[in-house]
Amino acid sequence: MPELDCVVVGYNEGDFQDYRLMCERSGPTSPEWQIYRKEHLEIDGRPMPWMDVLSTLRNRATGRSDRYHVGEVFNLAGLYLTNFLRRHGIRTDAVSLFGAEQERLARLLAERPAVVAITTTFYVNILSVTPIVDFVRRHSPPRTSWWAAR
Ligand code: B12
Repeated sequence: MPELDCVVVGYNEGDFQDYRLMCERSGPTSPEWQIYRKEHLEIDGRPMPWMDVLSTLRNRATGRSDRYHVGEVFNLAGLYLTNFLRRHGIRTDAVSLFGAEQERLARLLAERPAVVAITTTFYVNILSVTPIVDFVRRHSPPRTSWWAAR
């Protein structure tokens, strides 16, 4: 019998440079480019996401090397769904930030959960989802179901 019924996977920030390339290739009139334009700033000619801009400029002023990251707040859909499922007696655990928690996710998948739920609330393209799906498939026994939903 599996030790865990469900694993909820939160956010995957993906690789910003891959995202930038995809948007640039889509062309200046594409929705991808329009969204990308509002999601970054250039510092010293280098395009970067907002949180990296904040870290870079603040570190410049303080001389420190702090890094602000969205992962400091646990993925809220992961928290909400895990809490909901546990209250209904379903043994559930959550991974908040895919990139930083792959070892833990592999350990949870080794407990043979019947379902893996992948949250997609934040994504505007497929780039961040496919690595999660590939990882889950690689580390899961064949009978695991996985669901991705907003
Ligand atoms: C809070 C928030 C943030 C916080 C996130 C803090 C954190 N670490 O979790 C901050 C400010 C950091 C943030 C950043 C970003 N955000 Co934001 N954010 C939101 C906001 C306001 C609420 C999302 C939330 O957590 N809701 C609470 C949880 C409990 O609800 P939920 O995620 O919807 O999940 C529920 C359901 O969708 C469902 N569900 C979710 N997943 C699954 C999976 C399965 C299998 C099932 C069955 C159900 C299910 O069940 C959950 C419980 O009801 C939304 C706008 C909105 N009002 O929805 C934008 C929003 C999600 N963000 C958005 C974007 C684009 C981003 C960024 C990518 C922006 C950027 N370019 O950097 C980043 C991503 C970074 C990140 N993920 O942390 C967009 C997404 C656009 C889209 N998908 O079309 C939204 C919709 C805002 C918008 N209108 O543009 N964000």
